[in-house]
Amino acid sequence: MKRTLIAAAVLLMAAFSCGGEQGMGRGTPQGLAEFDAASAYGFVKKQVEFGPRVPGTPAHAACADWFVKTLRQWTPDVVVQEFKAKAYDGRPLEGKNIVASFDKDKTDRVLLCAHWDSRPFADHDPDPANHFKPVMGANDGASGVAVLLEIARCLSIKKPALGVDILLLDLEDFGEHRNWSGNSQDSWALGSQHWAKNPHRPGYKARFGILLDMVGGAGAVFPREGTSLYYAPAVVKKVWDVARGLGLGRYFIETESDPLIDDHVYINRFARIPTADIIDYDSRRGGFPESWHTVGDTLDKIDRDTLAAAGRTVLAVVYQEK
Ligand code: AHN
Ligand code: ZN
Repeated sequence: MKRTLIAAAVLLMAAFSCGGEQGMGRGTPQGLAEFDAASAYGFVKKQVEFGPRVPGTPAHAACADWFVKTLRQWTPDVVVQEFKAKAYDGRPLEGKNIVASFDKDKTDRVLLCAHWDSRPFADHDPDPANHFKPVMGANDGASGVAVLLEIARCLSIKKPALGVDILLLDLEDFGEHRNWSGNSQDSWALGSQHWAKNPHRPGYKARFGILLDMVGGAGAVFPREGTSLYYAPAVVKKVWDVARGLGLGRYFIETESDPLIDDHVYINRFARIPTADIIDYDSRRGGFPESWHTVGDTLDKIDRDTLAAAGRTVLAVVYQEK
């Protein structure tokens, strides 16, 4: 009797489980359109297992292919935008922005983005010997993408009223090395600079955008970020109101931060889509997380609850839009 019950429970669990690592079924809805923190964590782990996704490396290429394959489980409309750019030191770079669209012909849309590349040098590591080693980017890169992948899975199960585009941006983190004597602010966010001037669909518009950056760290806080408040105050209000309503105000704090340079700068400035950045930045601890641009930005710093706070909030914002 007991054994039959256990067997039944196992069968039930198998029927209803859905998750990052086991591989989701195609097409037919499995599981709930509810943000699954374990699934999102699995997507961080998967990215980290490729190694640092530094532009020009095999890990970078393999991870891009995995994103495309994974997103195609949930929507047929996945495009890769290949582009060339120049790094701050003049070296040529090749990037790939990846866009997964849900209801691509709807004119009312929401844009969700995160960068997926890893920084080639850990130039904020406490040990100078690490300053030219790559960053694993479990938080800086992989966390935002993991949340968006989990959101894509949910969107494939339950359709929102608006169209949604998930934009995975490349070459965000090739900004100038801290030893570099130049001063090129525009050396960051090369993928969003390209996309915002050359969107994947000419004339692309969205009602608003949300950028996720470093949304996986234990102890994360997301202040009302200065650049977002400048360009997109209504989007900040919308997102932070939803988070508070979900009881997530300990993550989405009311503090206003300095204006930061991130992908949303160019999406606001060039594409003119009001876009807010959800980013872990705490002036009390000196800004970005301690592992930021260090060799310590690894999977062990990732907290499922932080991923869930960001993911549940963004998903609720998308579903409330009419
Ligand atoms: C600057 O350091 C100027 N911007 C940081 C943007 C960033 C890098 N986000 C993640 N990595
Ligand atoms: Zn970075």
